[in-house]
Amino acid sequence: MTDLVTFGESMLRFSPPTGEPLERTDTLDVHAAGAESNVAVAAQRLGLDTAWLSKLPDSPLGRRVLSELHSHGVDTDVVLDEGRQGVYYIDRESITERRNVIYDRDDASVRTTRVEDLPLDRVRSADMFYTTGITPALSATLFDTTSELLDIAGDADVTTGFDVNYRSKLWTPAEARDTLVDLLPSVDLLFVPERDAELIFEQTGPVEERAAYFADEFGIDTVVVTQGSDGATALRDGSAVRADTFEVETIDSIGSGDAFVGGFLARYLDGDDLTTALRYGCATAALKRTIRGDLAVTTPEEVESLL
Ligand code: KDG
Repeated sequence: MTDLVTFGESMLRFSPPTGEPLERTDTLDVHAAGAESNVAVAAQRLGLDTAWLSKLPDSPLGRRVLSELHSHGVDTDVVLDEGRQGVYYIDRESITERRNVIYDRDDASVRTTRVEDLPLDRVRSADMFYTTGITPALSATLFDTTSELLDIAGDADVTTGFDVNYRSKLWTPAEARDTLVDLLPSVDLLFVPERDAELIFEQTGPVEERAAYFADEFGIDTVVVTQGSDGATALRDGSAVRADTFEVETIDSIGSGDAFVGGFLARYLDGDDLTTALRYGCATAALKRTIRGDLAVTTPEEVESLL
């Protein structure tokens, strides 16, 4: 049985390796990158049995994504189809602090994925089904598919995990809100960046109040608010716990939110308490910031050593 099944788009990320600006670099590093596959890689490397579901083009680019995910042990159940491989570029000043990424992901194969294309038994038999707010932002079809998958998981008593993961290049805060209010009632474990709680849901109070808003408004069991350099806070049954971030020298911060989720889930799905899971997530996110690319290519020993 798979512990964690994730669903979403994986792109190829191109970034200058040497600190040169995109405009002048002669070489670009290539990495697989996508919130849900990033989470699967982090969790798999930290001990979970994971699978990533998606659609990719039947092309060298699509196969490049697959082979990179396989190299970290993630099982993939992917339809190879027509359409494009989404890609994105990061300029040098955006690598240490996400500011401005350039997406080239229109018409990516994944955008036409319907539940009929997917191995639903894998969703029904997992411990957790996980996706993020990026997926329903990509197409109307993917909104329907995300919604149906959350319901299919819920009907099979599979815990559902979801990260709001607002991306301003994909939609406006109002569009995100209108869509997410339909999905959040089907979520059991929510990750929400503090800034997204403010931008999309106008929650500006103390972090415990922001978490309580999601728990009360949408009936979510466990809410984890990620707070950047201030760590993270989790709320369940009205009581909150928090953990601090770890100081590291950041060379690439993109994907650290997904690394946090992967690290958190590695402990949470193993039955550990929320504080342990939060600390593990914060340590995994810190290690990610020392690694180039969006993936947290780390080990349990490295996380333990940082803890
Ligand atoms: O969380 C990191 C992601 O932003 C990155 O891997 C690409 O999924 C991605 C997106 O849509 O921005």
